[in-house]
Amino acid sequence: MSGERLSNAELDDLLETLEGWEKVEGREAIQKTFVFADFVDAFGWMSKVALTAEKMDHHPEWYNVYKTVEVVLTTHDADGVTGKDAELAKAMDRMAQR
Ligand code: H2B
Repeated sequence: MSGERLSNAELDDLLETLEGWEKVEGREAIQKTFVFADFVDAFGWMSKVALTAEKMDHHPEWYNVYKTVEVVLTTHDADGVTGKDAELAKAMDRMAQR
């Protein structure tokens, strides 16, 4: 997967294909808030995502309170959103389905 920053048009196309992801105001990043049934579900999902993220060597910025996880994805090395963020966003969505 490419480490190149997506153009604005590519980012808009990506966001049309993703459910619930949006641009972060004032930053080259995308965000989504996941709400689970309870803390165990939220943390279980975070654990699965963490293993995938580590394999990808691509790590989320995230904030968890009880059953809610706020996620921000960006590629620090590229200073923007890349295909790696797209890949991780899709993996997160897949893993949140049950
Ligand atoms: N995660 C994210 N989100 N962006 C990066 O640029 C990044 C990363 N770089 N995880 C990786 C680790 C890099 O620092 C290591 C050295 O490969």
